[in-house]
Amino acid sequence: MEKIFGRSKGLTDVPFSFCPGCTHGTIMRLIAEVMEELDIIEDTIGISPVGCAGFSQNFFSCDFIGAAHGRAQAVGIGVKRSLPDRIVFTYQGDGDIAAIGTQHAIHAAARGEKITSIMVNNAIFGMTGGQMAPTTLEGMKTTTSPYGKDVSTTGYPIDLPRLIANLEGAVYVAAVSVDSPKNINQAKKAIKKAFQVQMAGLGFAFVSVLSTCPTNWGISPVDSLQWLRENMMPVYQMGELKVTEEVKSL
Ligand SMILES: Cc1ncc(C[n+]2csc(CCOP(=O)(O)OP(=O)(O)O)c2C)c(N)n1
Ligand code: SF4
Repeated sequence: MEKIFGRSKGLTDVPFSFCPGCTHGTIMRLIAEVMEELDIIEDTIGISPVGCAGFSQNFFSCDFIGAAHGRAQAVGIGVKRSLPDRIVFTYQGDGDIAAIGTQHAIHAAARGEKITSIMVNNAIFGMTGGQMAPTTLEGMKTTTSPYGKDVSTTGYPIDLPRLIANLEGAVYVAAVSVDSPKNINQAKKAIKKAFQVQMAGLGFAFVSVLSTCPTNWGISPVDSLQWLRENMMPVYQMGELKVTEEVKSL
């Protein structure tokens, strides 16, 4: 019988340890498939952060380096500059890249560092128990905003892809979601493009992926997908936010 679907070679044999319904696993599978399709598994070095996103180092079959909280891009840039022939990507939660690591994201984009960064935005700090993050939506209840996020004291949600798209050195910026099969396919295309940009030696490539955290949102996996669609997608600008001319010609 013809085998039409299997575990990507970009993943290890280790079962995902995420909570039921967490879409971290979906996003990692997409990255693994992209690496396999582009035949770059052996050439790729991933950089993992701290947080649930940090478990990525257990699940990808390419080389991996674990960085301190927020510093995945700093480490990735160092690796890429010393080993320019390798493909370097960071896999970071929103708490990691849009809070403690914001400066690295901004400056990596401004300098046009030739790495690929994937942000997994679940609107909270996942691993530590669902605290409010800079990506938390207005009025959203979290463990540190039990009455709902008050933007007058804690700030509006930071739409990092929009911010980064304004910086010269960022050549490809996309915001995608994995809430439905159609959007999962679009997310994969964006992730693939972000790796192709680096293979072509162009500038900084950034993909933000909206993701669920049923455990800390306190709702079921299915309701989480619906909640993401109804609450996150209207707030965060979606789609390809920046595609430079040279990227279009890839
Ligand atoms: C320097 C430092 N500060 C704080 C922490 C605690 N910490 C661990 S994971 C985490 C948040 C992770 O949230 P996010 O990046 O959104 O990833 P997720 O768990 O949702 O995938 C924090 C604050 C730490 N490990 N190191
Ligand atoms: S705590 Fe949230 S982000 Fe972490 S594995 Fe569970 S559902 Fe996923």
